[in-house]
Amino acid sequence: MTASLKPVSSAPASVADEARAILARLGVPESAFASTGRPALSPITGEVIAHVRETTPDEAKAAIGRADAAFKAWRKVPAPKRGEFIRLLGEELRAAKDDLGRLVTLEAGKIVSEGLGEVQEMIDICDFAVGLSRQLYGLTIATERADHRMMETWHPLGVCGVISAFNFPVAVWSWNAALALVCGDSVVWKPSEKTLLTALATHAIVERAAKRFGGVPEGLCEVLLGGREIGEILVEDHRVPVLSATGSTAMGRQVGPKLAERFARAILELGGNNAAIVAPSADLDLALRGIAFAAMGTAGQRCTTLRRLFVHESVYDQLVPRLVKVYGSVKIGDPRAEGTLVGPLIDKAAFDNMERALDEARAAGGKVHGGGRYTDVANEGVYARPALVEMPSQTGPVTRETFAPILYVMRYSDFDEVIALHNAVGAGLSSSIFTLNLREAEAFVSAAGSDCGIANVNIGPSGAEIGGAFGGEKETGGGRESGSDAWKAYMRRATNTINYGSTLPLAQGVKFDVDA
Ligand code: UN1
Repeated sequence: MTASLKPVSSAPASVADEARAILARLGVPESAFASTGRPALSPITGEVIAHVRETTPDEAKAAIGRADAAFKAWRKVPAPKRGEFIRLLGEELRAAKDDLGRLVTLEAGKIVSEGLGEVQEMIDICDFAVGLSRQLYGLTIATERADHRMMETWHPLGVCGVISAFNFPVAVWSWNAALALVCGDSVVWKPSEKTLLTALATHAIVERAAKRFGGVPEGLCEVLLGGREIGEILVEDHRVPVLSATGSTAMGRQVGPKLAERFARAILELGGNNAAIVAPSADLDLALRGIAFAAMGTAGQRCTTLRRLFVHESVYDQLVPRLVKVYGSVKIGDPRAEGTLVGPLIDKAAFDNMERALDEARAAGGKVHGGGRYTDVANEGVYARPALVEMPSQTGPVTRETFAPILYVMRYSDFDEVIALHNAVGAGLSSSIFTLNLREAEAFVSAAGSDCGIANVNIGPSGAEIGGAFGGEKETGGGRESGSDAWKAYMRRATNTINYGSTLPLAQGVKFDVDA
């Protein structure tokens, strides 16, 4: 053994110790934990951070009842005043950004800048919602009747359910909750059972904002902690008129029909099988960076992750070998460590799915670069080497989403053909083209171009800003969250016709004269 003056271990403090210290600082009460509760694991090391007390079915129903009562009071609070609550929430999030961002890293395995970025998205949507709280306006509409006025008014809708996934454990809640709350709804949140701690921490932050606000109706923001059966209670409860669910298409197939059966509004944000096209004129340096982030960022676990890459045959041999090199040299490992770009997968099941998809790709003639377990970590965390797979065609696993860092690369020669291939998968979330050719760029974002909810030019498909509406078409579910006019899904619209005259003209010239 060689002697060294360096500390014996430069390893950071234990994940569990650090996470528990953050939870205490953020004000999560001890009562949230119980030795018999659900274990909250860190994917960084596989260790148990804490055992979280789960919500029982009866408690879940009671929470929905409280949220329903809270809605009835909250809907009468003027919207800009509701916005003040969200302004305070934004302030609390700013104050807690480092801690909450770090907790996202510890619990979801995101690299440090992505953990912080996630909290930044929460702050940004709060700012957006504060402005929105003074802009919930409808139209006045020309009426065909004399001495009449016709207008639309927007009213609070009710309890908004939110089911979120592990990969954006707190931001997805905020895109829904910040809007729903300024719109006058109450919010019941069922976070992923894999990320209970960040949910508890967020709830503690919400409670601080509520206190500073001077108190909000009890039950305005509820959190249900548990597995699928708890989510089902939220999906099936008639007191929840709108539910936003983020997760796989398989989950959406279960949730969607149940909501439809009771005529509840569904905001579904499901799987993506996002593609990028690299055209002959592309700036290849820029494309390379855009592709690397979109395909390997968040260890391939964003719903907007780039999964399919179509490269024009004239630039294939310039771009793809460079990409293969980047895949071989990207820093994998502890997401807390400086320079790490690819952290752990959420669990072993995610790795097994990745392996299965790669086996299928090989069987379909794919040439796999990278892939397999990255074992240079001294713990139980599951780390994968990102895989780039050169595929002869869009077959087998290429047509579906595998929630792991696999990028399938294919050659193309004709623009119309590649657009058809681009659109020939079930999902329709996000897409992009790298080109300096104006015609191609415009065609890609036109009616006959990409069929996705997000279509970008010269940036990758992931990392959307909150200002735009977020969501996708086809098997992605059709829901929209976040910016633009996504708020309308959280309100009910009333068309009001007001007669300020003394006669009663009927619409469409109908005559219905009774003796009165
Ligand atoms: C998700 O993965 O569920 O556009 C959402 C992005 C992020 C949102 C991803 N702003 O990549």
